Amino acid sequence: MVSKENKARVVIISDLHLGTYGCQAAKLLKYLNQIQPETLILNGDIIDIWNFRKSYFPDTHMEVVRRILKLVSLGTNVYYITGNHDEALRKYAVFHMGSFHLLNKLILELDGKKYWIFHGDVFDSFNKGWTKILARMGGWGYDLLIMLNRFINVFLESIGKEKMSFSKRVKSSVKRALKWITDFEETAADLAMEQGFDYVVCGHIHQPQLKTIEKKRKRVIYMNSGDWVENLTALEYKDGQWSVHRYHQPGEKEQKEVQETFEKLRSKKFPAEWSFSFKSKKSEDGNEPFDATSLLRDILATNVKSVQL
Ligand SMILES: [Mn+2]
Repeated sequence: MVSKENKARVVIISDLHLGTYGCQAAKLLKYLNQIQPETLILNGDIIDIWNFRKSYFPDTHMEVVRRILKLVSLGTNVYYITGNHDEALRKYAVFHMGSFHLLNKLILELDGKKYWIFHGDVFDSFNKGWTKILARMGGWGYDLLIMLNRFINVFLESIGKEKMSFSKRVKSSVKRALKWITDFEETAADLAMEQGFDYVVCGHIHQPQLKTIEKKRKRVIYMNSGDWVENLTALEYKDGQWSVHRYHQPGEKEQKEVQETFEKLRSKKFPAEWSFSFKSKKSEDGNEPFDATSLLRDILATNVKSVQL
């Protein structure tokens, strides 16, 4: 059953948000069925425990979990790194079982390069300055950030306020959200540079990215695996190269074609050949043939303004 069309050696995905309506599990499953990497890194917000409702965990979501477990059984090293939406798991990290590992962060060496991989929600509660000061406090800086972040959230909840969350910031204003993204990327890159990492890999902000950040003659490659709610992206390592893999989304041309057809249908300018091909000959039992064009007309009579593939 396993097809290995995609030969990526390492795959990093994050922000699946399984157990929420937003998760595009069917597409994710299709992608996961095409890969069998040596290493699969799940960089946080995998099962959305924060928004977990027992009543919503459809089969496709369960299939995703099954497929991941299948990969474990096939020998793929699976690293589950906790995020804020699955921080309930943080107290169980570090946990190893065969080739499955549950962690809060991962330091990895790949082809002689040093990688620092973590979800990134620890940057939520602090501004850039504080994050850097805290993270600089030795090797345990990151763990300290996780602890403080959790503490702040517990405190906020206890006084009846909502947890700090990136999505709330995004909703507040586009300008602030953009600044937040830049700050996020820079903070991650700065910290990674200081600690001598070649790569820093995050998730959390749902912004797929692969770029080199240079400062004061130091450089680091910042990567973000995006999400499976909107962007449907993964980071793939193949033949010594990283790339952002995007689940096939209809291109501009396809989208335009669909839109044009749609407009034609709306204006009821049906191409002649359509009514011909849609209208079958009068059926043998004497009933009227099925008329697809009139069905389409009925559908379009409802107030739809545009279509999205
Ligand atoms: Mn997150």
